[in-house]
Amino acid sequence: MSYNFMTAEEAASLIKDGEIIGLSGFTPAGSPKAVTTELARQARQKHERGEQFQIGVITGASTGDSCDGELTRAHVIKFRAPYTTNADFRKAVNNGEIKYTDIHLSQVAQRIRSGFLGHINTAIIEACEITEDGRIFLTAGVGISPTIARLADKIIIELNAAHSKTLIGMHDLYEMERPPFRRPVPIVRPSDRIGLPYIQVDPSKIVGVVQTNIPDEARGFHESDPVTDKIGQNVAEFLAADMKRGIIPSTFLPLQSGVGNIANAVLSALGKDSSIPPFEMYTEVIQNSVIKLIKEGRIKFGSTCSLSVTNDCLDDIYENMDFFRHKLVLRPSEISNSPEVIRRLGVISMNTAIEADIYGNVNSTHICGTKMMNGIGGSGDFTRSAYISIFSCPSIAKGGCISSIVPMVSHQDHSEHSVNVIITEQGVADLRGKSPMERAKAVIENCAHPDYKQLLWDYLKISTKGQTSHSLSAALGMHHEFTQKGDMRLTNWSKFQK
Ligand code: 0RQ
Repeated sequence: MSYNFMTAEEAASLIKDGEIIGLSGFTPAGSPKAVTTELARQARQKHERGEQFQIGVITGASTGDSCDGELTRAHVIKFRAPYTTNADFRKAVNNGEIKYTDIHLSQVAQRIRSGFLGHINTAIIEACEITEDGRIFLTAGVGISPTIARLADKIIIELNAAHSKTLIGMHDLYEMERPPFRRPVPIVRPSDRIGLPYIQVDPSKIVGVVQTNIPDEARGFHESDPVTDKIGQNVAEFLAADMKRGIIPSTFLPLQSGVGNIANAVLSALGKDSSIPPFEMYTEVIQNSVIKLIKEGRIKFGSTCSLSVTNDCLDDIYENMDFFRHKLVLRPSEISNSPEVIRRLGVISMNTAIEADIYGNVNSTHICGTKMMNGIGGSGDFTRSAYISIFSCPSIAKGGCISSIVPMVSHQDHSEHSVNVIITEQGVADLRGKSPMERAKAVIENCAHPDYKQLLWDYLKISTKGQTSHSLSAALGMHHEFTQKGDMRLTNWSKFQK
């Protein structure tokens, strides 16, 4: 069949008020860009005419500004799930303008299949190639594409020439069955392939194809600094020591690494540590540091949901595809983040915390308990099922006015039962096998910033003794003090004891 090639304007006009749209891509690689920008423009016009126009948006993870940013600023989004990094979206969510559901990324496709999130009317999918018989070849991120392509009533393709067709063959697309009697996901090595390199759809569902040439909207990175370098070094030394002790086999175990500057610094440090052998990644995002380490032979293979790299790095991959083809695989988020596979492979998870408490509970998503940052992403998928789960963060934020180590987290995403190790630039708290009081001592002694150590020791002194000692009136006292005076160091525990 021959497709209906159309402009982004024509394609956007096919989306009606009240629809739920599903988007391809992941952080923000492979997300649609042209139709969403146009949709925002048309929505503004409709709003100016007094017409109602709002939609639900479901994605794999964060998208670029041409999607989350444009749609937010045009007030088009009624609800959205899951993870996003867009500052305007964050503001709208925290102002109560958008209903945001934060979901473990491995669960998004399953929740769509189960009908928890409503029916997907339109899937907008970025592709590097499509065939007449309905094969869609994706670009640099997969996310939930196989599921939304199958379940949506109609599909709009953004055929983006900015992505190289050499990507064809790099994807391994496999969709899970609905329970009961779902078969095991047959991955026993990060490099195993279990599915197809394309999505097969009924071509009559593809209502429009929009040809584009728009690069991915990847975020850049800050240069590493002494704090992120020290965190990276601490993680590398911890893992090398665990290998020496025989806890990690001498062949090493596959690693997962989160997003952001700290994740980049941790991987660079692991790459430099000659006591750690070349290793594999079973992860959801691959950032620039991984590509560099693949080139240097330090990383043997990377299984991921997206190539969340800067555009020059992506071009480098496309230009050297003969080298990278057998070193990378791109999977849907329910497979890249599958707890079943993560547990089987013995993945070591390494994610960044906003704050951790002295007992090992971790907050990945909320500032001072109320304001959403980005979302849980895949950190829960990996942490809960990891062989060793590590959280790292700088010991202080905002010039020292905030301690990342607190008596009680102001919002909890990962519990003490799942978190094995906390690492800051100050040191390492190995929480494995420790009681809550032993954990508190390790976290305060090894991870807290010197400006906050005494304050945290004093908190324990005023706490009611128990398996987990706390003062219920003072547990969030440091956060309270920050919201009142702008500096956690000004906390005075006696105030909370009255
Ligand atoms: O603020 O932007 O104003 O400078 O938070 O912090 O230190 O730059 O760290 O970029 O790595 O992000 C947890 C948000 C860390 C991220 C989080 C402020 C700090 C700064 C950013 P500024 P950094 P990063 C796989 C895994 C959840 C999802 C996840 C994240 C800003 O890693 O979204 O792990 N994780 N996914 O100043 C107030 C504190 C703070 C604080 C930091 N305690 N209080 N502000 N900040 N600590 C990937 C996917 O799932 C797709």
